[in-house]
Amino acid sequence: PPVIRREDYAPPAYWIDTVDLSFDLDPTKTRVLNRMRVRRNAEQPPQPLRLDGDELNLARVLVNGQGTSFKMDGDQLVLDGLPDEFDLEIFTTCNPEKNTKLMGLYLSQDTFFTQCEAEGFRRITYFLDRPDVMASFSVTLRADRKRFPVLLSNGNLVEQGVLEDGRHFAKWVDPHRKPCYLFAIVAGCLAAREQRIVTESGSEHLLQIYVRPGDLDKTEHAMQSLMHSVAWDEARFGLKLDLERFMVVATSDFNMGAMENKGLNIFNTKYVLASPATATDVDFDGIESVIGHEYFHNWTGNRVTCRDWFQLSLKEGLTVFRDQEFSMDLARTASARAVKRIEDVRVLRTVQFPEDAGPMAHPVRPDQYAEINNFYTVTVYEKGAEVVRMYQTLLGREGFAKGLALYFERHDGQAVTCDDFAQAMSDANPGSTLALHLDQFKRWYSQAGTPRVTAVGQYDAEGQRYTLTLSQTCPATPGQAEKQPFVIPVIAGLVAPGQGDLAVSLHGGEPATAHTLVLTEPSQQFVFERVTAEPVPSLLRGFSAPVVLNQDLSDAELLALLAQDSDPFNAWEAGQRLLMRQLLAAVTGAGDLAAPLQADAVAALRSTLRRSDLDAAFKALVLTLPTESYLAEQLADVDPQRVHAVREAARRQLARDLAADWAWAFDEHEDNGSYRPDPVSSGRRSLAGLALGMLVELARETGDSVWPGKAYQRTKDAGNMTDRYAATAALVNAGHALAQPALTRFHDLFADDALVIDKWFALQAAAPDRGGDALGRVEALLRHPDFNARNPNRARSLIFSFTGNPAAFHRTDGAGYTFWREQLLAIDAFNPQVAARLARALDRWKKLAEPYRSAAHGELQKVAAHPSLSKDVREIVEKALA
Ligand code: BAL
Ligand code: ZN
Repeated sequence: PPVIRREDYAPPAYWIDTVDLSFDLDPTKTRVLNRMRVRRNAEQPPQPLRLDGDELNLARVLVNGQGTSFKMDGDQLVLDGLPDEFDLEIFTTCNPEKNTKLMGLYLSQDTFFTQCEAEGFRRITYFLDRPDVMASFSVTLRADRKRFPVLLSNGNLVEQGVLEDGRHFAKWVDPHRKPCYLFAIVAGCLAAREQRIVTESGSEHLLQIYVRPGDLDKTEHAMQSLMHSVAWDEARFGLKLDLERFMVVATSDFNMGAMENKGLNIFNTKYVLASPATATDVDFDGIESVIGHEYFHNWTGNRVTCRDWFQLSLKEGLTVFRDQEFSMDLARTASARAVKRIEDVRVLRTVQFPEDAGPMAHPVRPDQYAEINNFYTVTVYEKGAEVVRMYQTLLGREGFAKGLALYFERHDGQAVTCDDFAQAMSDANPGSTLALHLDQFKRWYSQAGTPRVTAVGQYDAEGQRYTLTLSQTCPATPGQAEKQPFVIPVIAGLVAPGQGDLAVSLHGGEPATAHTLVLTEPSQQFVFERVTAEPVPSLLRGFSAPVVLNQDLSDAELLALLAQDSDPFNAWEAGQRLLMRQLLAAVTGAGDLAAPLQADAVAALRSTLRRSDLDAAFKALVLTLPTESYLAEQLADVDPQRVHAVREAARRQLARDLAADWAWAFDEHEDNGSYRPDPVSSGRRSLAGLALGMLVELARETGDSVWPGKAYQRTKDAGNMTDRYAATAALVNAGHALAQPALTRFHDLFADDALVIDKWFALQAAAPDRGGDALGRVEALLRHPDFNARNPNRARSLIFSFTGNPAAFHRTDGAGYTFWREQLLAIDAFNPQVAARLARALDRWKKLAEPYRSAAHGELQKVAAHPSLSKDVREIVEKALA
């Protein structure tokens, strides 16, 4: 497929100042009349106007009211010989019912929805479909009144009324100029939860959450999250809601999580609907952060948008950072903040680090793409958020807020670049470390790959001095053989076993228990003084930079940090390092698998579990073993079955060695009170769920029937979905005979709730493979009457859960890969965007040992040879094979 390059960016040859759209909505033939005021961009050489289109039926083109000649060049409509300013009228039709790509205008459960980011608007009408063309939109919607009683678009409702033939209309005007990717309409039978609010600064607004009428009782948490978001953005950054009305609409057919259309956010139901009976704590948290994320885009994305799609992280990295901070601020306690940080870092390491080391590695600001939808990645989003976090680490919260204020002062209403953001941060903080190293800091946007930082320390007892040498390298990535040094903030403390954090001075400065070391050279020395005891360095506290830290700590040193580090992130990290070391030794060694973990590690986990000063949520994270995919990333030659066997053996060992402690943990944290999704009670449920899973696992060995019986009872009488799901998962994961009746009951109870049935599929597809039974189970579920691959949530719940289950997917006979190819090609025929996500499952095939590698390679080649592949999937598989 043709490649689009960042360096080829040129401003548009024309501007579109106003757009007046009129829709006659009909499921099979929607008529779209698009009237634009167009102006030549005098700063560009004269050239024809080229408008983007995709799967449109063109009926009429008028320039200043007159018919005109035009050409088609591929999908583009080309008009030549135009005046400097003119009215352009285009009349097209499209077929929403046949729109299975879910981009542009489509139908979901008899309701019209749109999705325009990145390039969906061209599937609605011909346009300059690029984010630097910002226009004022007015929209008139006409539709059957009974079938489509609610008619929504961006901005304010200015007129509505009844038409002949049972139809009605609504006219919306958006007071803010916007790029077309933020355009949206919704039409259908929906009900709204409404809330009027008065903000801190005294302005009044109407908040609405639209869902199918039967789902209204599941919208309270989303509304609460929206109200918290409005208040937080005003309190933390002074950013106010700029609309009279702010709407959120949920649909069950959606490629992404949600979309920040101006004033009319469209959401996947997964991130709106929740009740204690149907949603887990993880779902409640997901809703809070995605509602926050889309709301925060109103400033970071909508008021200031991207000049071109290479700048995607300008809005996404920044907005992920903002939603992470929002969740942390709402969490309130330091421990709950740390839990959120650990969860975010876990995602980064298990998903983004592999991406950055694989064939799809790309900089936070990519240099080229064939299909932009393939670049809505964890690198652009999550690594982008880490880059934004480093500004805050280097500048402090106040300095960061000043930078953001300057960014809006300069760029409100504009389409800008990552360079503009960096410049505002730097200019608002003259003399700062960031300002001194700005060009070098910006390598985070241009160089792909995860940097490695190596730390070596030396203690001079006599001089009470500790010298720390930090050095950095970064592996080659596709198209980038050599890397220049990054600016890496390393928050460091020195912990003396038995004494805790030492107050030490750095290079003769004021003593403190934590210092921010800024590594800019390939190698640098940092000298701490007044170091009264031999310390264990606690580096990269709070995960202060998205790097791999190589540090040669002994088991005893790691145990000391786990027990005593004042930074909870690093305490958790020390435990994970210790476990990882022992698991990897078992994977690469030939030893007996009965007990991969050493006694001192198990004892440390026990004392963490029993500590009274730690939150349950934190304990659950410490006692959770590193994932199989994270373990695999540490190996050069991966046998996924071996990794799985070792991790399962370690789980069994923990189940066995801590049996009494798990029983204590379950009894102690079982919560029978009424459900609240707050961090403290959700942490208790998380630990109780982990304990129950261990106890049911142990029962497989001992033949005990008490804990499986308790779990089964809980699948029947749990007061909330978190507990019910954990109990069901405990039985399913252990392959217990009670799993089947529990699953049947679960399905019967929630047969009408699509999001819960998604869980039912996901749970079975993600269960451990026992003797190769997982694939057959998934194939049977594919034929279940509730399965429908055209619904992205359902496809993800079954097929993606399977490919994310390493030991089930990576079979020695290669049958998991064949299944992957068949599903991939089937989905690609109707929804390339979802298919391209599935295509990523074999990104890391070159790391696999034989026979997996050859089998995976063979299937990738078959996909690549398929004659009618979408450009989405083609870009992914060609990179994988390169
Ligand atoms: N802009 C696409 C969805 C999101 O990141 O909010
Ligand atoms: Zn976003």
